Amino acid sequence: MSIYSNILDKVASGQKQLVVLVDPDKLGTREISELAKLSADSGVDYFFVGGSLLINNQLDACIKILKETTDIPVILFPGNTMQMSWKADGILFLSLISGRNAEMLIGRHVISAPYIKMSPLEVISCGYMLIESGKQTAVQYMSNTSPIPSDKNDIAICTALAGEMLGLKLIYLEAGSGAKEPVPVSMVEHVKGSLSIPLIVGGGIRSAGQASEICKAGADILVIGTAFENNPALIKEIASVIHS
Ligand code: 1GP
Repeated sequence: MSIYSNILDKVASGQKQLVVLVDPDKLGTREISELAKLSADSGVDYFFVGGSLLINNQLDACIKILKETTDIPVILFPGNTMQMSWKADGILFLSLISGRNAEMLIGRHVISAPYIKMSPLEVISCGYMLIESGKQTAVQYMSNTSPIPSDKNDIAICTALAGEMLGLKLIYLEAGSGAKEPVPVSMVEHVKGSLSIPLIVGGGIRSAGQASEICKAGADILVIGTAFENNPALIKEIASVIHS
């Protein structure tokens, strides 16, 4: 079964899904392998692999460890067109629809499309929406775009709707890695209420309480990276809250 069909099935049966974000620059071999084992034991649904920059050329090595340690599907979450690996199972084909930088909306996609077409990767198109979260984030700086203000639910709703109407398969509300505050619960609620495709929420989620609130507000998939890097034991706790 394809990754996307699996996501849709789980959404249809009301099962919330947890993604562990692995940034190959931030973790060493031993830490990745420990994170992978904990993720498998905790029933984590997917891995996203990527970062704003990759400085250490460890993308392939990181995916290899995840694939050798677990059966959890590995999905590329590329910060740029250089972050490509045929060892993964799928790729989020991200369009930064909260911004007005043509390169992030379609330019980079044109460049990478022929290479991705040749690959065995499952391509999952995704409307990526950066939401203001208290301080400038790496995505905001690197993409040269402005985030949607966190109190502007109407802008977020219309942007997500436009993404769905353009045929994107997922919408991702992103506060940014290590964000001070996650995406507000009220924005999650409003966006989910107007969408019929699955909703991903990530950035700044640090506790089981926050994870549970965001799921209850309507997120179908939660993405957590920083909190698990700092405290891998949280994986089990948050996975059990999300899956309960
Ligand atoms: C970042 O949404 C992800 O792209 C995860 O963010 O690292 O803050 O969990 P954190």
